Amino acid sequence: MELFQFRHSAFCEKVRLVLAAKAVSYDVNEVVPGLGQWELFRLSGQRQVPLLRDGNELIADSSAIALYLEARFPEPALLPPDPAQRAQVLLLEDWADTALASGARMALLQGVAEDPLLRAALLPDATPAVLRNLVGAVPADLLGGVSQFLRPERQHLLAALEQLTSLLSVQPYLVGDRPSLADLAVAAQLYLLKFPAAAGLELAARGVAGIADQAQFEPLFAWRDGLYRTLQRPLQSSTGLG
Ligand SMILES: N[C@@H](CCC(=O)N[C@@H](CS)C(=O)NCC(=O)O)C(=O)O
Repeated sequence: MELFQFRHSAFCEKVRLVLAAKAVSYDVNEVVPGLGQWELFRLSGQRQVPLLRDGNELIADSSAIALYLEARFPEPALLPPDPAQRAQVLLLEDWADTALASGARMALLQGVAEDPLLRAALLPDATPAVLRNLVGAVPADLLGGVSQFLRPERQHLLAALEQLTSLLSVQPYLVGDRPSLADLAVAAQLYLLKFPAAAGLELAARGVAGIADQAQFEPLFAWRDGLYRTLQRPLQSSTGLG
């Protein structure tokens, strides 16, 4: 298996978490923004990461990849057999990939604009193009006025994080009594708000000011860190693409 990725993409982190949960080992192919994405396009007909290669199979999109891996490696199951729980997991996954992802990207943009230390820690690994991808197509000259621009979306994100924190203070997982795709999808987006140890020494425990350093969200990030500890990350090797 080979994962074409950007290291600091939350959607790539989601796939890495699914692979870890399934204890599947794989090669990492770090895609160079721009040129590398052309090669990706030649290979798969689309230019986004994550892209998973399994022999002759190429699967794009983190949700499609998760379903593919669930079918290929059924144990441990990340989708509950119970239809109602399964529906809840898939709805939460979709929410994490859309509303939460958008809020987290915007908050990271704001964090990076306001915090030179975070910017310095993120930049050695993430070229400006990757950073732009992480934070969406926001022109650089908007960075200065970013706080004003993002206020409603930020409030929305903070409210969602409060709900997640209170839900996970009364139950160990979002749905049912074992980790599911919902937990992994949410944890993957939290990556952008407070980097886990897996993000590397420079970034570990850094994150968006006003979120990563807030006592009220500590239990949420502690839950995320606990989830990472329960997933045994398989050994990875890098191949590097163009
Ligand atoms: N819905 C997709 C989203 C993937 C996505 O947004 N990938 C970004 C990186 S986080 C990307 O490849 N951006 C480069 C581009 O769009 O050219 C998924 O779940 O995998």
